[in-house]
Amino acid sequence: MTLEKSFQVWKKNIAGEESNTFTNELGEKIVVQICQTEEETAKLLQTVLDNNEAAAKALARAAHQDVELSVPTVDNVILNIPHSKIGMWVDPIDSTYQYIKGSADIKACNGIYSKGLQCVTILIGVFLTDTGLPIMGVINQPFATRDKDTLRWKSHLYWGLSYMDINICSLDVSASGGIKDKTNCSSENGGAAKNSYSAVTSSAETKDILSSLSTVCGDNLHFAAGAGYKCLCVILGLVDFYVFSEDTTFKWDCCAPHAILKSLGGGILDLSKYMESIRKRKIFSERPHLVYNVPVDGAVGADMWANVGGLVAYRSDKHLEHFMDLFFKKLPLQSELH
Ligand code: 2IP
Ligand code: CA
Ligand code: CA
Repeated sequence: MTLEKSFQVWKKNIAGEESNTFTNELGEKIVVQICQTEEETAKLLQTVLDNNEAAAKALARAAHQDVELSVPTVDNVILNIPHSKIGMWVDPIDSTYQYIKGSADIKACNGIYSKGLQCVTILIGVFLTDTGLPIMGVINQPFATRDKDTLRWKSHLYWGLSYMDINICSLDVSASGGIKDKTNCSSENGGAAKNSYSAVTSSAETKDILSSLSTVCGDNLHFAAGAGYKCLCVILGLVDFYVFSEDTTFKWDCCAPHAILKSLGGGILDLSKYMESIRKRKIFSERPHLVYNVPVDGAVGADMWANVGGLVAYRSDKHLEHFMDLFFKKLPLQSELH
């Protein structure tokens, strides 16, 4: 809603996961929106917040806040894209389950949180409506670090822009392709074939895929909640890949991280199309990147925007093919297929 207010021209091209229509106990429909004044917004919010005046006022204050939009690296970049060619996918909260549980005491393993508030992200992705490719992404991790003394959380914000020959992002990338420590992670991205690969996946991943991933990655296979957070682990170089074969991630989960990964030289591909190409020994003229402008044929509701066939997110183009070949070969049943 705040986005719609700031970018009026894009209004009809902004879509996302959550709905702003609520039904109260009396069966009345309430459409939550940003009103003309902070007071009006607070009053409206109070009706869907069990009359909690303090919470409604705090939320309205945040929604009406004037946000400083200046980012020096981006301020000098001029993009000439007609507004009608721009679409936006928003997930106001990803890893909802972790947000509701609110665990603050989970310990990270190799910098990766398997669950907890750190897995919550806010995802805003911009794509071109004609090609469907992502061009801009912002990820906010509201509960990134916690001050030991005050117990207050600090957020981390990541962004990336990838359009034509412009590729810039908020991460400090060293000449070798590794990310310099802005985020406390190390990464090594040198040669074409590495001795070992690391990956993150969902605990909902299927047995066969898990079996192959653990053969290829060994102890470097990690599990983490949140599609956005898993992508962030790839962006930060905490793992090389995020592999997921199920249809339960959506356009609003991937558009923002995809743009950031593209700006780093990586991307998010359609896993089933990639596997098909390996199976048929077909060489792609272009990698099968996820696109954000085409609904799934015959699907209704949220399923229209599912990433059917799964995904593989990567940060380094160099290692992708070698890793995917290994992953394919180690899949159970592959020997029977040939
Ligand atoms: C969910 C959330 C889940 C994820 C699922 C997403 O979005 O990111 O954590 O499952 O794919 O659709 P998993 O954690 O198993 O990867 P939301 O929290 O917005 O519903
Ligand atoms: Ca989501
Ligand atoms: Ca969500």
